[in-house]
Amino acid sequence: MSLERSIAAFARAKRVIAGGVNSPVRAFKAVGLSPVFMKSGAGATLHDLDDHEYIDYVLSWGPLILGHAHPAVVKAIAAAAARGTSFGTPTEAETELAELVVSMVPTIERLRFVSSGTEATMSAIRLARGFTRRAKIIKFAGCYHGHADAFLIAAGSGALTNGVPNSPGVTDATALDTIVLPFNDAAAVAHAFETNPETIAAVIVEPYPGNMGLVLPLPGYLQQLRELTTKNGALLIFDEVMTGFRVERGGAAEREGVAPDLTTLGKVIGGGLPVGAFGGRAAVMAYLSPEGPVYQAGTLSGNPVAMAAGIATLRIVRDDATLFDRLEVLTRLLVDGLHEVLSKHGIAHYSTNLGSMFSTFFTPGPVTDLESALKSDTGLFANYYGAMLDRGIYLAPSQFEASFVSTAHTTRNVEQTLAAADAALAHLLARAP
Ligand code: KE4
Repeated sequence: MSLERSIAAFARAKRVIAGGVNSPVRAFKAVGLSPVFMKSGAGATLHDLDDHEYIDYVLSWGPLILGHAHPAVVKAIAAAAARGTSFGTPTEAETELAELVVSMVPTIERLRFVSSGTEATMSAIRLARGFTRRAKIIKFAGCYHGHADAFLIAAGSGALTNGVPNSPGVTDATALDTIVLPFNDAAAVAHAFETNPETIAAVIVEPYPGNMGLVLPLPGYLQQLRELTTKNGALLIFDEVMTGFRVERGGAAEREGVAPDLTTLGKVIGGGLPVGAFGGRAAVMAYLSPEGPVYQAGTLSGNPVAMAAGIATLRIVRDDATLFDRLEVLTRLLVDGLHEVLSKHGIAHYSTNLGSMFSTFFTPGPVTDLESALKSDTGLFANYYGAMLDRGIYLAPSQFEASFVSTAHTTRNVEQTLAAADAALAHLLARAP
């Protein structure tokens, strides 16, 4: 498959953009290919510069639960832009999107909009430290919460993909305040609280981690985190940047029946435009400037054009009564089909799926944390990735990322994907020595 225009575009980009990309995972390093440059998207499909068409299971890393260029979202963006792109004043659009979020996520009584998931998690940590007057945080190996210093201590997303679990530039002093524990090990959390009495401000967790591939919590694990944080006077922060409005209207908190003190959001909430948010108990959010002493700010926070995209998206998510059931059924059809194809070809694998998120680990599994995820055959994944790309299937270019289904995907798309996987694996095995 010729990718010459993407290859030329990458060479041009590298002359003016660091690494030729504005986010490392897009560079395709983990799959050993030159990155594909896209020029348009519609529904479940993407078109690249060389006019190849793909069924897209990345969906901009999660935001596009309605697929690309949804008419209601495009119309809302155009109308908002025509009224002016930014005012730097309060607008009713911010209140409207906030009211939508609060109506769907009961644990969020007040929130603050920002422009990325990283801003949301960075701000939530600062708020938790200010509210509790404690310095330390607990995060989990393989969970990724964006690129703020406090989190790049054993990040799971880009950093793990690039094989650099610790990022230069993060100071030793910063690292001292972040405790990194294995996911799915409640005893380790209890021990951390015992050995760091009254110094841990918060536990931040992806309730369904998507940044080591999709890894599911063991039964009761999230409830144990809730009990341990309450018992030890620490806040529980659910980082639902990826899972918010994707696994359920009320996110993982609704599915699990666990009430975090703070929740961070991103991706779907902006409908493809830059929006993040953090929110939770009113008493905690009251500590945020200008009402309280914890400072946080942003020039384009609550941008009216981005708010319009979020409002259009969340209105559909709120009002489509069967949306989440349809997504879960279609995702299960795809995952079960992939399991059959991989088994037919004798490929050891471990599949996970929840809501419209899924992953295929090239290891027998089970995959319950970063250590078990790292046992995956990343070389086989890279070969599978390239063979699927050649057959018009666009997956996340890393074994350690989750993939997504949108309301624009169809059973026909699933059939095409399964046929492509069958052909891709047959091709790989025919080449195998
Ligand atoms: P952003 O700053 O990239 O908007 O959000 C950071 C973030 C926070 N929390 C979770 C659970 C996340 O998944 C993310 C970002 N996810 C990655 C994909 N795994 C974004 C893709 C990228 O880095 O380019």
